[in-house]
Amino acid sequence: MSVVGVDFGSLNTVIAVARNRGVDVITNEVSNRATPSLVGFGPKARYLGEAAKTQEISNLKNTVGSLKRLAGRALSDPDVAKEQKHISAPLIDINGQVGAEVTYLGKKEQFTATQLISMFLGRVKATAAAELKLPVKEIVMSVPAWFTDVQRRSLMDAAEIAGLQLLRLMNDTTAAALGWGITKLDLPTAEEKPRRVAFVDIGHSDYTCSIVEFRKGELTVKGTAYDRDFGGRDFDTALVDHFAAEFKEKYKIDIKTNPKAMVRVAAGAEKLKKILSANQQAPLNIESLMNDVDVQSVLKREELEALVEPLLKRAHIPLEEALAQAKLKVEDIDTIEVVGGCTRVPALKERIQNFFGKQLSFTINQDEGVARGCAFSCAILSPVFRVRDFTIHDIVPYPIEFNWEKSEDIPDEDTSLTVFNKGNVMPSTKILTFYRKQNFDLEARYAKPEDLPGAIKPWIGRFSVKNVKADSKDDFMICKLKARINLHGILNVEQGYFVEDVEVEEPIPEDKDEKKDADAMDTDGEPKAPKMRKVKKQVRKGDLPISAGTASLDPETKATAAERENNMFMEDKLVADTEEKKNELETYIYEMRNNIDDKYAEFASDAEKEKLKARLEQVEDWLYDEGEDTTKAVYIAKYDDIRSLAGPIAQRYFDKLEEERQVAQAKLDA
Ligand code: ATP
Ligand code: K
Ligand code: MG
Repeated sequence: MSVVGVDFGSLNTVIAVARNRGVDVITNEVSNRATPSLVGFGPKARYLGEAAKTQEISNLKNTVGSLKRLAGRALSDPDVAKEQKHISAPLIDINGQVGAEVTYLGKKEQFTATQLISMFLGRVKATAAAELKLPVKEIVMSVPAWFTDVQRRSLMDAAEIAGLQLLRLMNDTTAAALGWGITKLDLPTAEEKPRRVAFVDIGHSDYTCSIVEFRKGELTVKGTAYDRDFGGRDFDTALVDHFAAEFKEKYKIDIKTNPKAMVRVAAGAEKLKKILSANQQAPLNIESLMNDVDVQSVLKREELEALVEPLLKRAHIPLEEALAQAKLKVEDIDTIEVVGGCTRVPALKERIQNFFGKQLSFTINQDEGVARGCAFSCAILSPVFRVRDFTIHDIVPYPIEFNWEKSEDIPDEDTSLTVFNKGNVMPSTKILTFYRKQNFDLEARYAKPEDLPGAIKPWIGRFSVKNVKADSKDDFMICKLKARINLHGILNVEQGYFVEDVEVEEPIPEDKDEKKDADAMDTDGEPKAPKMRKVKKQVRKGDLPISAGTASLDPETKATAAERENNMFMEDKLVADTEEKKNELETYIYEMRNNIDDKYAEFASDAEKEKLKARLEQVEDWLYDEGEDTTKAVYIAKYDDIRSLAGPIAQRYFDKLEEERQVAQAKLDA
């Protein structure tokens, strides 16, 4: 069983795997430790991850990024309009879900956000499998703490479509906290004061702070707050706006009218921003940006800071809110750990440090801590992997209420109850009790729609309870429903059953003191018969089936999407294999051409040489002509054709080598 942790970032995705020796971040097919969270579409195949990045500038209309920010959203959501500014492909509506329209295999195609994410996760799966040399199925993936039920369900569906089983969706900062705590051997015991750590993650798109208490073998999140629109890309946007204005003035070009120029300036701005984290000044030079104009500029760190002052000014807010939720003060915090690429910005580090009045700690790898935490979580959840257990108590981000129709028989019954409050422990289960004589429905929704991101709807799900009826005395059935916010932060009504009040006899519990008493025993050492009492108890009498309607895809839609994803995956693989066979053929031609006049020269007759050279030339010409684009089988056939001529010659050469080796060996042995 594979043990894989995935930090699915809005810009970069980092994959960590657990092996017997510990957790390692792995590299992808071009040896990078982070993969662009990007999918692209081409005339022959999809471009996933690195390939999408390589193609991006020449394929803007068919490239989609910010994938996770689209999960569970509708096109009409104002947050999606914000994302469109960072996504070059056109976003569209597909049955109420946002998606993208792209040209793929020469045709216009539409894919939902969930499908786009599943494509990317398929790439992640392949990268991990290549490294582990094992099929990958189980993963733990990170998610922003502020994600709602519908967003989390979209990620779950996407993983399933990609053939992955998500063992846990884990909040980013909680994953960082797990990675930090699980290796610490000096955590306080249950009786001691907990160690209190603030985890601050500022990435490309969002900013989260969690206040976490650690004790031996467990962590408890006490407060989590966020700014959903605060990250590196907001720095980049400020820079792009600045340069757009400068270039308009200086070069009379308007990059805002030219998507390609915009993307190139954004890439240049990001680079410049990174240089400014370590230097006081940085250049921006782009050749032939648009209208054949080369642009040149420089920026000072203080100028950048002035540009992003509106962001810096609110940098303390998530910290303040997280502390307030935890009911703690800055002096209560023992350590401040920062992760996420954007926390490299000196001005941000300074603001965070000033807020806490304490040096920041950087013991977690800023880019890899979240992925490592996810891999540890996967190891804990994996039955085959032995790892120290670590209990994680996370926190409910938004209050959830249940609503139901009033029962005719109970006129003064409430019709709504907030079952999970903001700040409650997550995962957690609550039992709801209903007195009913007929089937009934419950609806779950977020109790404070105004707290939700963008225009996400408060509705979570509808649960219909079946097989409910009055008993023989026309009394109510006592229905018990198990409502659970699970490991993923997703709400379900997982189980229903009914109980009856039954009078039972049970032993009266004795005091501890009494137990120690010698005369609790008869003289012959037999325990005395315990004193009994009659009590009313609810005894479970049977199950109540529940049918649920939630934002998850129905099984049929999911199966269709999975089949389609699998077909596209196989097509991509065929295209890649074909390319590989073509390259092999090309390489073979060059090798043979060199060898035939060199090391193979004395092993071939002139006639053989002539024939082979003629064939090599013929196949090479063909490769540049109709052989430019053909099938894998044809490339293999051409390869075999050349080998039928070159093979015997090579064999004579190797036979000679072997003969020489044996002679040399015989001399040594003598
Ligand atoms: P998110 O968590 O918001 O979804 P992410 O996890 O993909 O995004 P990270 O990889 O944590 O994001 O951070 C990427 C951001 O950090 C980018 O905006 C990048 O430009 C920025 N960044 C990386 N290195 C530096 C640096 N040295 N100075 C300033 N910014 C940097
Ligand atoms: K990341
Ligand atoms: Mg991140």
